[in-house]
Amino acid sequence: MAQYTLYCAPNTYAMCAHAVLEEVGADYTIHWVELFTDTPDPAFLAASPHCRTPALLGPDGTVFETGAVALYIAERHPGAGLVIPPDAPRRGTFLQWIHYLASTLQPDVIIQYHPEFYHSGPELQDALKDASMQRLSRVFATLEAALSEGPFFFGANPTVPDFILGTQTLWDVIFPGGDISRYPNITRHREALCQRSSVVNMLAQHHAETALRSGSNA
Ligand SMILES: N[C@@H](CCC(=O)N[C@@H](CS)C(=O)NCC(=O)O)C(=O)O
Repeated sequence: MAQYTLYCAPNTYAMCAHAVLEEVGADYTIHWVELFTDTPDPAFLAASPHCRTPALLGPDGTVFETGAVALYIAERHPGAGLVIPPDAPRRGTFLQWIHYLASTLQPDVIIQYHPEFYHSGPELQDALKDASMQRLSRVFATLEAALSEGPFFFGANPTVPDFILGTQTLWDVIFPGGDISRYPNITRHREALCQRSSVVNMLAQHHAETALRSGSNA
């Protein structure tokens, strides 16, 4: 049995944990699941109380939430260099970006995809998305400034928050006008992350699973 099982749906937040597993060279298996179903996979439900991906089954039990899963894996594989250690001067900034991406960026990203979680009427949903996009534009301005030296948060090598950000910026619809190019540093960040073999391998698996689900071989 592999050391880790990642409960995963294609092209979701699970891409972050999946890329981190690849990056650290972990022994893992992917357990593909269905979302938004009345009959969730029991093992997935046991690992993720809201049936959201990602969730991880590791040697110590289960972990859910993107940031927690990514940090947990990264800390168990320190040789991969994805963690700013507790005694390092930049530790506070490292924790800051992990939590900012989870609690400031993510809620507005989810509204762009699922305004129906919050309002049933199409007009209110559109208004909510517009207001949320205003908030996103301020978040992206903050991230653009944070990545000014780049390409990653802490220079030439990626750490955990880079995977949390870079697997969300794959979704063009989260940017004002659907256009990431308004943000050159975020664009450079996405390009740098997508050149890593970990992300290439992860994306290939997600594309294959998407094709399988749509009945295509493309
Ligand atoms: N805060 C959670 C959010 C995860 C999340 O919302 N994942 C989506 C896929 S991108 C999901 O599983 N949605 C199913 C649902 O909301 O029922 C995390 O970062 O892990």
